Formats: sequence, structure tokens, C-alpha cells
Amino acid sequence: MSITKQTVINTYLPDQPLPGTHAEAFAPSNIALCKYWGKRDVELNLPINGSLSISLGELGSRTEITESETGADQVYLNHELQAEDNSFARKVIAFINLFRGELNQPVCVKTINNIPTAAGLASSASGFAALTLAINDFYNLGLSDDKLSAFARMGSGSASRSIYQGFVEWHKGVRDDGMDSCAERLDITWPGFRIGLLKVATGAKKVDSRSGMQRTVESADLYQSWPQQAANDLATIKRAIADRDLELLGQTAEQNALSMHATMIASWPPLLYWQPESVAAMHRVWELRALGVPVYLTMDAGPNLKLLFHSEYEAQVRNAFPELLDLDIVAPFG
Ligand code: 2P0
Repeated sequence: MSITKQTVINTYLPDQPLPGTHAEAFAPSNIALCKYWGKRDVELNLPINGSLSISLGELGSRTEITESETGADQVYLNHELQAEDNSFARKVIAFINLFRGELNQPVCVKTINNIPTAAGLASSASGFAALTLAINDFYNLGLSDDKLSAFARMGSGSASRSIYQGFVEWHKGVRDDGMDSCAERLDITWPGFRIGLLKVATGAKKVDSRSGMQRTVESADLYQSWPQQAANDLATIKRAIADRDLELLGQTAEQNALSMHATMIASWPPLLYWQPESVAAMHRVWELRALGVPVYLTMDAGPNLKLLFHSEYEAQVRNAFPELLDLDIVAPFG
């Protein structure tokens, strides 16, 4: 049986957290170049494969924790007070409960996501990372980066990577308590690296990634080939980053993303996050490549595309995708 989150946290926390007064933290969103898809432990969000991402600089979540002045917990999202039974508020308070133990101190938690709504990006990674950083500060826990990453992972797997900026590798780890399943920043900068956030379709998805990946693991025979491919792709992507080789990075990331989607499509019931507009945008990427512009795509559990390219091709990419607004092209190294 799986170890519970609470057991893990109790093992690694000071006996009793100190009551706090104020804390504020920011964490970036991230886009996986080698994807996390499938868990070996659902309770602790322990992945079957390692993954690697790029953080999105100033795009992400800012979370503030203060003492509640009303005597009850309060949760705000983008300046709006959330009802107690709202799913976001419940997740935030459940996560805080893991850390505050017997401390009878109601808190007020305010989260602001500055991810452009046009980009269609999920915010659970940056949200749980910012919340973990703020909790560490608020209760004076003094946790190491490894522990912050491992604890953020218990909120949402991809949040383990959002503890850091730049290129980040999440080690899958082998321990039952998951404390070696944490992320690490790669010591590499690449000023010309660009990510285009291309929103091609609107509307909430019907199957969230959490249940989507579980369905894939349980029902897709094709998933059997995924862990080995992900391990190979991870190694190739690390090499491509070290060599600043955009073509090798782009090819591997694109094939990795489409292979992940192939495992989803091979699930039962089938899981296809693509919309007709997604497929049309893929063809536009491939046409642009055929014209000699090295631009590559990656996609997560949704219909939108993320484009990977070098700054010298930004004008051509903008021409081919006029719907990309200024804020939708991210320069993760400034
Ligand atoms: C990733 N995704 O590596 C992959 C690619 C979606 C597709 O991480 O259940 O929200 O909270 O651990 O982290 C989205 O999954 O899932 C995700 P949980 P999470 O970015």
C-alpha cells in the first residue's frame, strides 16, 4: 500500500510548525520537452518516467499567505474570494493542512496567475510550487530545494519542476516515500531559446491530465513502450540543450509529445485532446519547416500547441502565426 502524503511530510518536517504572519512567493509555469505521463504511485504523484521542462520566466503564479482576519480560512484566486466548497479552495486548504498540523491558525491565501489567458496554459504546476514556497516561508520550515520540489510534487507532479527557472529535470526516483523524486535545475542558459504559446481552441477539457494519464497506464498496450522512449528522449534532450542544438532538441521534443499523445489515443475509451484547429496548426508548423524554418511543436493534455524555435526565426514564426501576441512568445532566459 502507498505511503500517505501526511506520513511523508511528518517524517521530514520540524515537530511543530511555527505560526506565521506573512509570506509571499512566485513560481513559474513550465512546459515539458520530455513529458511526464503515468504514475507509479498515485497518492504521492510519483512518475513512471523522468521528465524535463523549460520554465516560463515571469509567467506563473504568485501566492501570498497571511493570518486570516475573519477567524476562518479564506482562499482568493485572481482577486476573487472562492467559496469554501470550490475545488480550487479545497485543494489549497487540503495542501496547507498537510503542513500546519495541530496549529489552530486560520489563514488567508491569495493566488494570482499572470499567465496570459490567451495562452491556454494550465496553472497547477506554478500554483502548487508557489504555494509550497509560501508555506515554507510562512511556517519557517527552512526546507531544502530538494524537499520543496518533492513536496510541491505531492500537490501536482509537474509542480516539482516549477520550483526552478530555466531547464529543469525531474528525476523519477526509486524510493517508496518519493523523496528522491524531485527536480533539479540544469546549469545552462540559452538566451536565444523561444517558446510560442499558441492557443488554437477554447473550452474546458473533459478529461483532466490526472485521470487521463491513469486511463492510459491502465488501458493502452502502447504505453508499454513509453517509459523506455521517455528515458531515451530525456538523454537526447539533455545533450541537445548542452550543445544548444535547436534542431535535435525540437525533433526529440516533438516526437516525444506526439508519442505521448499516441499512447492516449490508444487508450480506452480513447483520449484525443486535439481539436481540428490543433491539427491545422500542426500542418502549419510542418509547412513552415518544409520552407526551411526550424520550428517545432509540443503539446500537453489539451488542444493547444507550444512552438519551439530560436530568436533569429521569430519574424518568420510571427508571420506564419499572426495570432501570436507579444506576450505569447516567451524568452525564458530574458
Ligand atoms: C508534463 N503533463 O510533463 C505533462 C505532459 C500533461 C502532459 O504534467 O496528477 O497536472 O497533478 O501529477 O502535473 C500534467 O499533469 O498531474 C502534466 P498530477 P499534472 O507537463
